[in-house]
Amino acid sequence: MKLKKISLLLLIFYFPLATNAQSDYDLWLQYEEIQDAGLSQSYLNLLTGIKVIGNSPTLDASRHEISNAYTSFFDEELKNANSGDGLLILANIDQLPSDLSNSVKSDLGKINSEGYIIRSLSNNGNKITLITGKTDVGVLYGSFRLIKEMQLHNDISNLAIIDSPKIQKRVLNHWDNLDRTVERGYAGFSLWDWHLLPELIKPEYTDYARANASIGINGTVLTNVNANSLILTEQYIEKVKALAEVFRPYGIQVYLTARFSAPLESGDVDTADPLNAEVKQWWKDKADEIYAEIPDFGGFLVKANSEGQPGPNNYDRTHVDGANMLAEAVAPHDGIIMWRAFVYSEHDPEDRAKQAYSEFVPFDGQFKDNVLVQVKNGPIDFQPREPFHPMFGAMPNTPLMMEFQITQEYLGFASHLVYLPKLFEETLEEDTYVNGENSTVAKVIDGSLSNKKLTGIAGVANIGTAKNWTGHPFGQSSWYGFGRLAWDPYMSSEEIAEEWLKMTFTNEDEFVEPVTDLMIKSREAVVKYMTPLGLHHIMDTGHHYGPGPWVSNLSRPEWNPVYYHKADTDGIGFDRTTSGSDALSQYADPIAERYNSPETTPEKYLLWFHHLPWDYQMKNGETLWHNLAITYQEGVEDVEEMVETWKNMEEYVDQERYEKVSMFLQIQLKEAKWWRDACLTYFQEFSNMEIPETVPQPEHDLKYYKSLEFPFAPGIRPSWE
Ligand code: GCV
Repeated sequence: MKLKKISLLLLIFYFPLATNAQSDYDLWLQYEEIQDAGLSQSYLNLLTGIKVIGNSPTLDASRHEISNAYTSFFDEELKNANSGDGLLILANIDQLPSDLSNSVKSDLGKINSEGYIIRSLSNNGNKITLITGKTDVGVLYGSFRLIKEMQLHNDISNLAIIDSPKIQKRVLNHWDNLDRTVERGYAGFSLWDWHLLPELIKPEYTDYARANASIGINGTVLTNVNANSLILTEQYIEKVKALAEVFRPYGIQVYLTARFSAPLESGDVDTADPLNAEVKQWWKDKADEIYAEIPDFGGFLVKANSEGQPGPNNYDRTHVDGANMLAEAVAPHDGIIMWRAFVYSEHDPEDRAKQAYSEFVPFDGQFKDNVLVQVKNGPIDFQPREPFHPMFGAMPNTPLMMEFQITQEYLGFASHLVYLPKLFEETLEEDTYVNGENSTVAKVIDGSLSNKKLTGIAGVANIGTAKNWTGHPFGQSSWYGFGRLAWDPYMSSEEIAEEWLKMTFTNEDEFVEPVTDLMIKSREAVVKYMTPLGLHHIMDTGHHYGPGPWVSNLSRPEWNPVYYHKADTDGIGFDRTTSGSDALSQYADPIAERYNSPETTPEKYLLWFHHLPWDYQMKNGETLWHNLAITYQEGVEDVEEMVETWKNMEEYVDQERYEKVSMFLQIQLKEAKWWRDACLTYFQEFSNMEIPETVPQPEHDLKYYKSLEFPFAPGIRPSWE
């Protein structure tokens, strides 16, 4: 390893940009030469030639990926062959000769249309490896799996792998605008170069598709949910078509966001009322027009009557009216509508955490079969920690699609190392009790709880034109982990971290073990230094960068942090119990009951559900104020530990990534201290209690923290249309 590093340094010296940029760009698809001669030879003996039966761009992509990986692993070419020991066969089950298809027949019932089987078989006296599935995309997924087995240095001599995705629509949501800015994007501009499409097809488009296919993501919404209707014009459909053609071989469907007022804006119709016959016809024609160009178009994602976006309520119609009208337009083409439940209104005095539930739950069972209602993981907005959204336990007759945020809008942007699959896992494991005990959110989402025909999960992408796609090298792990959990929502986030580290950096235990631990702890660290004990939405306004618990001057009450923490001299926290907003009644009984008392509420959710006095006695016997302060401090110390852990990793990582992560960790440490100091200084005004001795005194006064301004913080949208 050391030798490798010296030679790498030489390369960096002579070819500074190319070498470094390349490794980071390759994400987890780093097909590094396998150094262990014994292991390498065993793989070479087992894979001597490749035979692809059938003909399709997807099978070509499979062959191409395996061949490339092979050349990189072994510095040898994988030759085409027809028979012999060590043959690797890739084929859709329909194309397999009967002796081979018979040998996997009994496993076929165990996979769905995107699943795959990888088997080591004896065929005419030869040992061969077979990758098959019911579709070519299944074969592609199987090909990536075989490559991964080798990246992880696993034994491939006796393979009997049967795997299928548990969720059908595994989709990235890009909040990308047509001018290439990305709302809440911290990794450069949008990948989609709309101006130069359809003519200029960038290699990044293919690499984006490869990366997504390797983790089973099968859909991408190209445009921002704060939508621009221009994307639905002929001029843009041609550009979308060009992207769809690049993604198709990789099993990725393209979706667009539909601005609800598009018919009106087109000038063809003078309303966007979903019950108006001309409007219905407009959408049907639009769908036909899109499908004529993009036959496998996925459908529309819609943000309606939320944060200024138009919707059916503008015409006194309901979300059901709006969603079903669009659903009818795409149904003849097998399209779907992903209708977002992220709605709240400044005119509604009800607790914001309750509003989406109040608005949607009465419609349970009324949406058409091809509608998925897309619900954020928590009832507010992608905070570092939220309890699961109560809608997941309240709409058994509606397919609910999970929406996670991979981009770190509220978690330190792209400069904080926060491994998000840990957060995703926490939500997926929560019990909704909708059908009694063990009715986890994962079971709601994968449809197994109430036998859903349509299932889906979305992640708001953290991808941009940054050379390494995500800005922070570890941002790639949240993209990767989202894909893995979308495939199997029961996976452990720790297992995912380990495989990502091995594929992205190195298999050495001395690296993988401590850094897995660092990643796993990173999520709790950010909760502690930003929003401990159930606090939420106390970031600065607009750009959402840094602390702003004092903000109280925004026109919409529920945009102000003071609305959420409600700190006063009596105490802190949002009372959502029966004596408060009663948001708890939206949860099933064991939760509603248990969380109604602070004593039986998990401390991680304490101030989410309760307003408590500053001297409230916590489980450790200390006051609430004391614990708040020491938890902020613990968050800072956790980042200090991350810095120390990373310092020992230099010999395992290329110089560019090592240094970049080191520098980002310093930013994270500085900002963790900023959060601690600014929040404690502000809350102390109300608690009037001393900051415990073990916590450093803030460096500045409140006036200083309040005075900080960041007019050019990235990711903000200049104005909401
Ligand atoms: C795309 C939050 C974000 C907005 C985002 C919105 C949403 O309010 O700050 O940028 O808009 O969520 O999810 O629609």
